[in-house]
Amino acid sequence: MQRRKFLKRGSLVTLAAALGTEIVFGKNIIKGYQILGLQDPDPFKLFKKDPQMVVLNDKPWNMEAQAHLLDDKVTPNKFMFIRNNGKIPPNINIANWKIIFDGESIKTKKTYTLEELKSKFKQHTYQLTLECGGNGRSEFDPPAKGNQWTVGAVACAEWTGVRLRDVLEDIGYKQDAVYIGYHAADTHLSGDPGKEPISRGVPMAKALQDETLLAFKMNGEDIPLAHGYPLRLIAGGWPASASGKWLNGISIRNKVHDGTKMTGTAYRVPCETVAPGEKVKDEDMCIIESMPVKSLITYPKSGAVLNNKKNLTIRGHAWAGELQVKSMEYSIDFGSTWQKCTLEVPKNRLAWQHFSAEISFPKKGYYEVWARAMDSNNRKQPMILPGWNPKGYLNNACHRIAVKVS
Ligand SMILES: Nc1nc2c(c(=O)[nH]1)N[C@H]1C(S)=C(S)[C@@H](COP(=O)(O)O)O[C@H]1N2
Ligand SMILES: [Mo]
Repeated sequence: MQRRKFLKRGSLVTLAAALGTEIVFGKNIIKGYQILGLQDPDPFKLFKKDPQMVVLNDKPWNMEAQAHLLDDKVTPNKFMFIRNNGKIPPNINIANWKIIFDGESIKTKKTYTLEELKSKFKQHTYQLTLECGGNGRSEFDPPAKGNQWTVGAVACAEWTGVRLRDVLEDIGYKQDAVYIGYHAADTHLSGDPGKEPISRGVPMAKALQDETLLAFKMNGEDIPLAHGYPLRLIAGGWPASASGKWLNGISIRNKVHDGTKMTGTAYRVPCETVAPGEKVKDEDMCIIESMPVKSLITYPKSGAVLNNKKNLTIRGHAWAGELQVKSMEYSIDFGSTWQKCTLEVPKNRLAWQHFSAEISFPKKGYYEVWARAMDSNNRKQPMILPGWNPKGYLNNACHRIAVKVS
């Protein structure tokens, strides 16, 4: 008779952390058993999210914030969007967690444990903006398939980890290296273990930037399970799909990484503008790199009513992919005239910037406040939907809120 395998201690500790309490008779749990408490259909409890977050899909989990929930300077977990392409890996045991470095352009294949990464390399902390390439998709017409993100698939948390560059230099790579591709522990929705739900990457130049991290902490704590516990690649300012969660492998490639969701219409847009709905040839599609300039009014919530006062201080954040935001303005007359906002410098490169403005409304009535950012290359956000593309990426149109002065 085969001996029954029981859950290892490390897995129990992880499960207990996810449940928020000890599993009293945990030592009796057989390996592979699905804990009922973690099949909790309440994603807000499961992922410790604020109940005002909006679930867009439960298979896989996709959840976004509303603009006013993103008011914090540094986004806390409870307001952070979740974008999963597959199933969250079960039973993570950090004691056994390894990351394998391989690929055509590596000198010798190398594996590190999480402990080795943490002890061998200097640790760095940065605030880094992560925005899903599909944020704003819901506005495209003809509509684009996929999660119908409105404005809330963006966040700027504080990430701590080691520089990917330091690790790559420790390993050694060949002159012909052009790209890195990530591999992760999440599983394909089909259940097919041979299929990766997503395996994207970035060119070497991005991989070697100071701010590109192999991160193990978010906002000073272990990364929450939904956001990539225990290890995550972070490439701020690029579509967040480049920031692989549950990271267990990096391939150093001698060509553009060709993993799942690197080709076809996935995270690619027509290299030249096309008419809405037009069919685009594969060779005319380009991989999204730095995200475009964008901003969000996070206070007040749209629909605010001012009683017996005509002044209002608005605030929010602006970001511009690899670039810095140079100026920020608002309009209360449907874009006819624009006034300057106060704009803070970023905490570090690739962090979003905070803005505010004191608005004086001329009289009682209905207004819309529109906000528009300009990047360091003098590019401004469009007021209406920018270039249509098959999957509805890169909508950086101005954010607007309604205000009633009564
Ligand atoms: N392993 C893995 N990494 C992943 C994904 C995923 O499904 N699996 N989704 C990507 C996409 S498309 C986005 S937008 C971000 C979302 O990060 P978040 O869920 O932490 O907000 O993670 C990226 N990294
Ligand atoms: Mo994404």
